[in-house]
Amino acid sequence: MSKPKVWISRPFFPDIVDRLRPYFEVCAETEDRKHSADELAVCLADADAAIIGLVERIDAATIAGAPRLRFVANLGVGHNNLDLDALSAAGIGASNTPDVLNETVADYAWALMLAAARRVGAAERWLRAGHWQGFRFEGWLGADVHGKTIGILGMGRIGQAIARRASGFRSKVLYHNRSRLDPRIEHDCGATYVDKATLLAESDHLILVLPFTAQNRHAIGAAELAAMKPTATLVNIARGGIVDEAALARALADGVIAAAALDVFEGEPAIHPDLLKLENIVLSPHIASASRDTRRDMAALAVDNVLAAFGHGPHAGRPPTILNPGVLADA
Ligand code: 8YV
Repeated sequence: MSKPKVWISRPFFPDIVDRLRPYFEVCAETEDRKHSADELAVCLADADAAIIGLVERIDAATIAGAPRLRFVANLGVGHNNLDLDALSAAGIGASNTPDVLNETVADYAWALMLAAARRVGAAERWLRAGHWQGFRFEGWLGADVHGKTIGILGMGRIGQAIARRASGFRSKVLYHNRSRLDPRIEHDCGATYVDKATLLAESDHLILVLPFTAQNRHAIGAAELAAMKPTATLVNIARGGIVDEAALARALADGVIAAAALDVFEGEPAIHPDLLKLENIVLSPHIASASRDTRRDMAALAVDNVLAAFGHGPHAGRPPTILNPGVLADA
């Protein structure tokens, strides 16, 4: 009997891919790029499983053209690129990569917050451009992070990892979330629950860690920015669509808030042109989880899920981070 076929949408760690080979015919792309819907249809036409990234959208139309597909492993914790209802209706399992990236993404949220507050990017550009003529006592003044109030909007496991880092900075942490956390978790993170209006008004640095859903689109727009302190910093490491980028560009240009840092963009890799004109913003190309160790862990977890879905490996029959376990019960 021929082996099932797994399609991998981008190249990653050959030794991890090799774990699939005893059980699967592996079709791994050799170029790291986005596949159009048409290309996706061709690649999935005879695939039994797929390992994909957030730029590949799997919806009812994709599924209709993939009659053999039984499992999709998403390389990322966010899974707004997957239509889970359509996948479940078709009996196709899907997984993501939670937890393995929490600490790395939390490190990066702090890196962006510090860089934006202390103007690291703009100062470096200025220095490289040859403008530095000597020490200025009042030059390049930024905002402190230590001892200030850090706000976290969206308090899942990444938000909690961000909060735990605050104790070394002696910062106060406020959070808002759809539901309040168990008091023991609040205590462990040193975080206090507040409503969204209080979070906006009291945060010196506000970090967005929300999942991207229809309700969360433009959760931060002109009104929310106007409710923040004029000295505040906004950091987005979640999904671009959570922030109204045009409103943010205006707010930064007009001094409504002081600074921002974005790792994610609504139309990425396209960047709103008004954001590119500003000096008080740090921009990075969606790299919050991009440490060598964490990307290996994400790849290994995706592979573990695919192996398990087909009855192999240490989790045989129980993909460890399946998003729609009901599919297994129905099988
Ligand atoms: C990944 C992410 O870079 O986990 C997520 O949701 O956005 C990032 O960790 C991305 O998903 C890679 O496909």
